[in-house]
Amino acid sequence: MPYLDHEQKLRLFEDGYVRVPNAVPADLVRRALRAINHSLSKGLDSAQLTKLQAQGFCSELDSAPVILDLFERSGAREIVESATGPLQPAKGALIALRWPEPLDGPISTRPLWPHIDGTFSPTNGIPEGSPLLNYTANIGILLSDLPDTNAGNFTVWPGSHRVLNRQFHERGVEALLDNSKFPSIPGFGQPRQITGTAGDLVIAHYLLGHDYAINLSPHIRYKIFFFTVSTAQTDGNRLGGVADMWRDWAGMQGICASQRG
Ligand SMILES: O=C(O)CCC(=O)C(=O)O
Ligand SMILES: [Fe+2]
Repeated sequence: MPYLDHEQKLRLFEDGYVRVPNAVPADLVRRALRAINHSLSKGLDSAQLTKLQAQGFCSELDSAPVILDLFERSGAREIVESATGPLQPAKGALIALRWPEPLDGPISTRPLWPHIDGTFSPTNGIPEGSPLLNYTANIGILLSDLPDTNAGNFTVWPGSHRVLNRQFHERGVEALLDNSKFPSIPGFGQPRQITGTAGDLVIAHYLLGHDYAINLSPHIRYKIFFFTVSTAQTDGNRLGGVADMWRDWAGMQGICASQRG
């Protein structure tokens, strides 16, 4: 299944994301997990935990071949490019681990709250006042099985990409830089926690509101994110990919035309 079929592209257009089961071969998943778990064996700096949660763990691996191969040498790039058209080489990845909550004692009260990437938060390393650092497609590769919800799942607000595109036209880029009102925007909808198995690929539009769920499971959730950029995007034209949200998705043009009637 090297390419997205019509039905999958329709899902991506409507919901803002699509899950492609079993896209990445098990041997690549196992190599990446081994490297990550070995890295973890060296210990974590507890003073850095908040930052690591936001900016990724095992930073010495995030542009190593064992991680980049998950996108570049797995078939994932070809699947994604069937929707986006040519993408720039992946520069690095976010190694996103979501840890189980304590068995006894207080668990996280952090609410599920949608955001888009490339906008300021106190912990993600993007400075306040930064312009929108938009990209084309958010690509998630799951390295561990995730049969249940509330297990650190990637969580999306289906259809919110269209709501945020409208907000951009009505209120400008400011509406995207501040996520505090996202859930109260009419039509934003309800969150959906994505379950799946190791090797699954999730392709999400940049404008799709997302978060991660609490982890009440016994397992660490292992997921790798690639923030991919179309070769059509330049520093000078990047906001055009938000205004015309499928501009940089060459493989979606047929779907866009048929949906616009
Ligand atoms: O870990 C996840 O599932 C989502 C992480 C995320 O959205 C982010 O780091 O920006
Ligand atoms: Fe994010």
